[in-house]
Amino acid sequence: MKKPTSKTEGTDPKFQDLQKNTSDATDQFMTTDQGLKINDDNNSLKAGERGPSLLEDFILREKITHFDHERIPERIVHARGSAAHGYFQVHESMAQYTKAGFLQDPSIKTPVFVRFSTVAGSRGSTDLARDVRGFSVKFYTAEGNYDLVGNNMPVFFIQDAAKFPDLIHAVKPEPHHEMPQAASAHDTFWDFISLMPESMHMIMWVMSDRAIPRSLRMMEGFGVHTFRFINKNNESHFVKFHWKPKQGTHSVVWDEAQKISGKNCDFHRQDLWEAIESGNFPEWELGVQLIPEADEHKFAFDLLDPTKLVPEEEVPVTIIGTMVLNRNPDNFFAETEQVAFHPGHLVPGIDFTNDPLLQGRLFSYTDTQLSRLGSPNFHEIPINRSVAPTHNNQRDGHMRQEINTGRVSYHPNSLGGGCPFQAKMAEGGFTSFNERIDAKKVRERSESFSDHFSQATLFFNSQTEVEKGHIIKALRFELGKVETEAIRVRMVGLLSQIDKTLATKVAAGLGIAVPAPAFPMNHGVGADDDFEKHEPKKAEQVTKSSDALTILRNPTVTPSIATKQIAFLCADEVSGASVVSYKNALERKGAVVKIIAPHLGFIKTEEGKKIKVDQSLLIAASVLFDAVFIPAGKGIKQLKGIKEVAEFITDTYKHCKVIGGEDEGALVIQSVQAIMEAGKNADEGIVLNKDTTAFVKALGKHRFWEREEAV
Ligand code: HDD
Repeated sequence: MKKPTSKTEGTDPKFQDLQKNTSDATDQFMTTDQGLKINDDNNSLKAGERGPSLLEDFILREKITHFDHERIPERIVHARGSAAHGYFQVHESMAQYTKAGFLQDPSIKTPVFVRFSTVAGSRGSTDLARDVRGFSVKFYTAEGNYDLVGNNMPVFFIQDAAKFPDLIHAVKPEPHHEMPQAASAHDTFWDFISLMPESMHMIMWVMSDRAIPRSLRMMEGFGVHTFRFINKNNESHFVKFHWKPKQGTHSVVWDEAQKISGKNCDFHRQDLWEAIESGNFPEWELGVQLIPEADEHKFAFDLLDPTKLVPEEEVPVTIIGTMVLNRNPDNFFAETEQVAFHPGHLVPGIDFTNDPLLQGRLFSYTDTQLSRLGSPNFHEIPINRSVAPTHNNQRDGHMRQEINTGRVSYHPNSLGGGCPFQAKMAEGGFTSFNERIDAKKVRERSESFSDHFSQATLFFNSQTEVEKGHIIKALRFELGKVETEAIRVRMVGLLSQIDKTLATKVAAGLGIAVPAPAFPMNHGVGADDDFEKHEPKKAEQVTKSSDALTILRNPTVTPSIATKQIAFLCADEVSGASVVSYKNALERKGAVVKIIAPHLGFIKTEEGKKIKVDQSLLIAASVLFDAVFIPAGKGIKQLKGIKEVAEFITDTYKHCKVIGGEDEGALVIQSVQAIMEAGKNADEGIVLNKDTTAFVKALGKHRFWEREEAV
């Protein structure tokens, strides 16, 4: 058994549970799957040295057969993901609202496994696609597994699960030629969207910088649907879940995202892994918006509509707990790939609402695991196994692990003494919230779901000018890749319902005029004779805005520079003193410094010492860092005129990041065209010949957006 490496692991029940299945080959003989020691793993059994291989070679057959079956189907959506272990702790008992055991006692650390993902791309696609990010949390509670399967955006594209297969077919690579990979910028996606006005709010989020996060550690998470908290008295409160990153919410710009995809398509995966390995454990606060059952109809929108959020100004977010990710998985396939989330994995005290998107999800997740993981016994895979004991009369099936004793596998029974027993509510038995339903069966959508534009406008209004500019550019890019003119025109018509300037600017980029939006709009939904009912409400004038919806004005942004990656461009005869003073100042604040030089190995300092080079200029690129610094030293002059150095500085400048330099380093920076052009108008993000404090302070501002206009 693996020894716990930290105090937390020693007491973590899920860590202990996983150890039953971990295997370490150190100091062990190689064996077959049957335990037979292998004497030669390099040569197959042959009839003579140059003869044919023999069918009787069971060792060769076993090895190749296993290899032939190593792959399982990737997830239908969210195929590319990265995950980590950690724990969750509630700050104070939530008993007033919910009886969920893991939300009662602040001294209890509930183990979690969290998987982040992109949606559209395949398993091997890039981390930096413009896309929604999945944010799935499995809580291994003493009352069974609770899964909060959310995204990094608080709303969704569609209102009813019946449209999910259509949405995904539209966004995935087109079926005739399987292009493009991991991208929404193509005709089928925008064709569908342009016919689904209900997607407009989500489209604003997906076209915003939220869709290109700087790090998985720097994203908010949302449960999206309205759920219910149920307390001991069986009283219900509606609840919306929020994860607020302690690292702040940060994004890259689209030009960076595209370049990162080429330079390091594992950028997010690596960032998460390295942060945890280096002890910089990412943390999120869990927040809830609580709405008493009686207030259900007090909002301008329907709480059951997943294309709407509850503005934080109307219902503030109360922080109730903290989640820390502190351990990387031991094995990607066994844990990250085989983990199976499901919004229907509930504990007493949490329940669903009638959101029609959520209701459909409750079917889909178990169903998909049956083909992905291959058997109804997927709950026995170690990463999916509950730490609460499991007993029922489910039996057999492919790859069953559990050995059920006795002759009884039915209920009621007398032969097994009536076991396993059903639990009364007071004994922790789950009972669904006893909501009264008195209705006719209909295939219809509620009239209260038909305002598709107000919150899209609220989102757009809330953005800073810089962020609005990014949304406009993103739409120009995405629709620019669409080949069918009619789709672009339809989209611009829909955008005009959100904001006239937005539509005009996007249209200008596409070289088209803003059309009057086509009514009726809802071409995609509803029976023909029912069209009127499903017709979206005409857009109303929305003037409100909400800071919580921006990244740049978001209250979660902190000036911390911890885990920021700083490139030090160096060369032989660099000033060791300059490197050390800046490096120490940055590392004291938790930043990570990487030494980049024209060659790998070591560089010599002016003082006659050696510094290890982390990356050569051939491998490093500005887009993989948060800032660049060029130290002093007489040898630094060599960097002048090196194409990669000029590119490094230019891109850092273009992406509004911090550039620092001392003496000879400052001269190299000043020799770069972009910096020369900025001249006297250079902003405070260009920190030349100032002390380390000024550099650290500039880094705390993250980006100097005023530069973007000039660029
Ligand atoms: Fe889903 C996976 C999030 C709607 C059907 N979904 C999946 C994952 C996340 C979400 C984060 C990855 C889980 C993991 O890491 O393994 N999905 C959402 C959110 C939705 C949503 C936030 C709307 C609010 N999903 C949705 C609908 C359906 C599905 C409406 C089907 C009707 N989702 C699936 C799935 C997946 C999945 C096909 C693929 C792999 C899996 O479940 O385990 O069942």
